[in-house]
Amino acid sequence: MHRPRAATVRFGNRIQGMNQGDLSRAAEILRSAGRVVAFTGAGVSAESGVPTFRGAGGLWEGHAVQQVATPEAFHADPLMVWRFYDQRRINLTKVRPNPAHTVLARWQDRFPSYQLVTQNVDGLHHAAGAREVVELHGSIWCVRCVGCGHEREDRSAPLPDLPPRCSACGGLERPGVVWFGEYLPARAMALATAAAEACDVLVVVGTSAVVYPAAGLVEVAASAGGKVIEVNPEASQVAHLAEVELRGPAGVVLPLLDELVGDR
Ligand code: BV8
Ligand code: ZN
Repeated sequence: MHRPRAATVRFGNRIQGMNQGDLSRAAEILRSAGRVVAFTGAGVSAESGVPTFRGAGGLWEGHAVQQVATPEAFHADPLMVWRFYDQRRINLTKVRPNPAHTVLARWQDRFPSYQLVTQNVDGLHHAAGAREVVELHGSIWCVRCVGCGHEREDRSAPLPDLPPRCSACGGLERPGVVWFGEYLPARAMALATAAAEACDVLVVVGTSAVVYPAAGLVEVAASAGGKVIEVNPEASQVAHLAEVELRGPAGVVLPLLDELVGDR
């Protein structure tokens, strides 16, 4: 029998390396939850074909973080930085949300109170039908003028002109993402922190949880008494805070979990 190369081996609704008990416990915790937060990273988009940051072939390979994702790098060479982001936009036009995105969008109608918070700038949660997504690190589809601050959504890939210029003041435009050394959007951080403080359950999906202040949200939820469920083939930096660890790919684990949670 041909065994799929991917690490994930399924037998019916069982995943190799993940025990059924954990899945049932996670479902039980979610069934009795009123306020749920889902917190995601690059891993949730991995099965859509979007490279993660630190995985093999990860986004940063070949590009030191400091080279492309900092205001200093943009100041020094805006065209090089724009080529990096334009290529990511072009690649994203070739991918679709996967079942993990679909479940996390569906949960907005499954729980009395639900907040989807992401570090991803790829827009795939929205593409999967999520109505409200707190994008802590901005969106790659947003462009902002460094001169007058005018912001606009631009989905052209490739962009017609690199670097793009502001139609209002002619100033240089930059990707609408948060770079290292930059503060996160205050409203997004306030929304995410309030949701983490008030949640019964925080489901952390596909993040290594090394980038702050985003990763701090899991600590906020845990220290406020929220139960943490981690969905990730590998242990993240916050795995020690998890009540239940589901070690498998989100695109396989979340549909199984959703099935078990069932119609509440
Ligand atoms: C700031 C947008 C104030 C751009 C990004 C405290 C301690 C240490 C350092 C700091 C600290 N506070 C601040 C810092 C500095 C810095 C930081 O955290 N550095 C890290 C590297 C140590 N933080 C900042 O600079 C932040 N700003 O603090 O401002 C300030 C101001 C002035 C001076 C000082 C401070 C801003 C950070 C935001 C940067 N922008 N993205 C872009 O995308 O281009 S961060 C970017 O990297 C992502 O958004 C994400 O946050 C991070 C990558 O992490 P992940 O998404 O988790 O991806 P990764 O590849 O690491 O992991 C993937 C995971 O998925 C793995 O665990 C893997 O096992 C799993 N996986 C794989 N396949 C699957 C899967 N899981 C499920 N299913 C699968 N199929
Ligand atoms: Zn402008």
